[in-house]
Amino acid sequence: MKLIGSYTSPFVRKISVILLEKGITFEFVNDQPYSEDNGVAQYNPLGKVPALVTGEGECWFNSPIIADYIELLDIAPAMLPQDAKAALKLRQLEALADGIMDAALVSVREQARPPQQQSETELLRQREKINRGLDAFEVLVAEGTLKVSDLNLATVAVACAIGYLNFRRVAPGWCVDRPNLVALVENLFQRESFARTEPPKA
Ligand SMILES: N[C@@H](CCC(=O)N[C@@H](CS)C(=O)NCC(=O)O)C(=O)O
Repeated sequence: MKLIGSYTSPFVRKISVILLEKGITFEFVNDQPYSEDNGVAQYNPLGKVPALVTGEGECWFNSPIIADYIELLDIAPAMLPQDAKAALKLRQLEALADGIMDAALVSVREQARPPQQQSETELLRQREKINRGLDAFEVLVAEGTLKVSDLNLATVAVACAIGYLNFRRVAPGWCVDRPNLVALVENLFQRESFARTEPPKA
């Protein structure tokens, strides 16, 4: 199995963590989707990472689809519950965490533009998405819908989103007033799968 991705992408990290947790052997193909001569489009017409190529030569892209494919292999630990509705609820939380990643990515791209071309309004809009998303997760952990010890698609995704916020210094004060979310991600960051997929220091 080949995972096409970059070491800094939170979406790629989500898939790497899942593969590592399940003990699935894979080759990491490092390709930078934002560099001019990248080859990502041969795996995903949208030119986005991650993409996963199976031993049979099937190609999967978009991280929620890849995560679904990996669950079909039925290798423990399961990242989703058996019950279809409960699984759908967790996948919605994965979508929420992915939305935080999207908003962080837009913020980073916006801040990379020349200062006079940056839009404060756009940055604020994205920051609000991030804050509302994080607030929702804080409540989910506080009320026990997600437990600090949970290892599932939603908790892996939110930890990858927060890992990216930390790495890019987007919303640096995110942990203030979100003690439950801090406990959840600190617990996950101690796992070998997260230690091995930490984004490179700049
Ligand atoms: N919804 C996609 C998002 C993937 C994504 O945005 N990846 C970024 C890297 S973090 C990318 O490849 N961007 C390249 C581009 O937008 O051209 C997923 O979950 O896989």
